[in-house]
Amino acid sequence: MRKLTVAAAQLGPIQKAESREVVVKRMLALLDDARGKGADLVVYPELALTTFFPRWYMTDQTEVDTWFESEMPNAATQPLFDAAAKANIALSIGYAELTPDGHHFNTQILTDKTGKIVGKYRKVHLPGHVEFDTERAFQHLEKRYFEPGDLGFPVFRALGGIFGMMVCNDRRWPESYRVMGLQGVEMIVLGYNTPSVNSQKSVEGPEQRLFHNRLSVQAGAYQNSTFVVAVAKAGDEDGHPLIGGSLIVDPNGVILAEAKTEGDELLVATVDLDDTKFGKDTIFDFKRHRRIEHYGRITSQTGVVLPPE
Ligand code: CDT
Repeated sequence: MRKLTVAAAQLGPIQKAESREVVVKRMLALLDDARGKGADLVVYPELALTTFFPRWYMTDQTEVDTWFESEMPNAATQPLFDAAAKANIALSIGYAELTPDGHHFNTQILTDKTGKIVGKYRKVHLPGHVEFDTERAFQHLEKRYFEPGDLGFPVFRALGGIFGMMVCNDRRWPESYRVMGLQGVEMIVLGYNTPSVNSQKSVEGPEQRLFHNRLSVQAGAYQNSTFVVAVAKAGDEDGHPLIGGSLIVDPNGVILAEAKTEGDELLVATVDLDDTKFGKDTIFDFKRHRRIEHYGRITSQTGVVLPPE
């Protein structure tokens, strides 16, 4: 038995004008709730400290950089790190990272129960576009403001288990889960900011988007026999709605807890990390069953190559 109590700390909307300090107060309230429920780990969403700024087109790099953190923890987040350490709770937090040598990443970190950062992941699959797109109902400029992550999909020994991270769009890509599955991952934690409507196809609304969220996370969990904790930033940010639907999923792909609101909401599940073993030793025993001689296209090709006519 390797019991762990994990909390998904869904955040409701953060308006453009709201400060990090105000958001951290909300994160502290969720942490306090999690402490009362015996959590070992609290997971916050992608870009947890600010509004989803990639929806805003900016040309001034100084303005862009105001959305980034050049240190973690910093003055705004230190109270959260301190409170978590005092409560003996590990954290995972998404934020925009500006490195000392000027690189910009969409990052998620994992701390241990003392507040020490023990894992870092930088988003690999950046969605959206680089330039202002007049064809879209709203902008999604992640490819403008971030570089693709340079750390791959590492896993980390923490809290008595093997942990991995992803960020938002990564959850739609089976490769993200499998690279961590091949390192024995037992719990993947991730955050997301998913617009409730497709900016290029208005009939694709919240129901379908929530369906795709569940589908991706449940499949990734089952096919790699791992727990997945997927945490939304949800609700209406300055007129731009984001889906909720935060989930805690077990290694069979079964949903253990699911958010009911689009506001600040805590989901808690106590799990046994040993429950990942059965799937890893049987149907998804990769060593026995994978046939890498047929998977070459996965790493040698990006776009589709059609068969000859
Ligand atoms: N933040 C993020 O990655 N959002 C994407 C939106 C995709 S549409 C450009 C997501 O996969 O949910």
